[in-house]
Amino acid sequence: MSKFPAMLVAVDVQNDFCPGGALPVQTGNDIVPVVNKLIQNFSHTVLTQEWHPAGHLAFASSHPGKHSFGSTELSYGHQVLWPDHCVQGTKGAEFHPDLLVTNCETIIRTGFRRTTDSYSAFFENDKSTPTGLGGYMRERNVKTLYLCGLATDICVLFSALDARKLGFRVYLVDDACGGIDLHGSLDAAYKEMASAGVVVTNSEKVLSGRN
Ligand code: VGL
Repeated sequence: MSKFPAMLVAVDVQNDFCPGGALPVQTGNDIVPVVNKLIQNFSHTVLTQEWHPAGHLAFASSHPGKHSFGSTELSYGHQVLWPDHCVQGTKGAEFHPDLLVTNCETIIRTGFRRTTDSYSAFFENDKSTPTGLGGYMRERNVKTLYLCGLATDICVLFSALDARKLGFRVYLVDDACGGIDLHGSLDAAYKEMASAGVVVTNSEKVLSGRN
């Protein structure tokens, strides 16, 4: 099969977002073979990896008296508080052991400063600090992005919306994504992506060249 010139971005396929991890997506393990099939068929794959220092301000444990899934105000505004996850150098921050990491050309690490979380692969949660991925894609003349990974309704969603804002064509490869779906968040995410012009597709269509 010919390789696609477009770029595949696999978001946060890390142990802490898979069953047994700190913030598990139930289908986290199931998407890995699908993501791998995509990786093997794209000429450019970028991985994102949440990479938080211990004591990150998006962790509930950094705010005495506050609980996970509550919230706080950080310098850039509202921030949900999470259980400690994807801490630099820990097993939870590692990629899923079956992910074909060696076939990937770049890793963008996000949320690596204690004060700032980053859901999107393109901008930190202050909505203004770029991660560099947009510039990387532009310099390489990549106009089309295929997104997969975890979680559909958080990091994949924010990445898809930012990619559209930056003018990229965006396909969401649905069977290579896993969602958390808290209080209908998955449905809301699909609606938001559709109105931003994100095209939802699946791996079969992508690999057969139909999307
Ligand atoms: C995510 C919580 C915190 C995710 C990221 O993408 O699922 N969830 N950071």
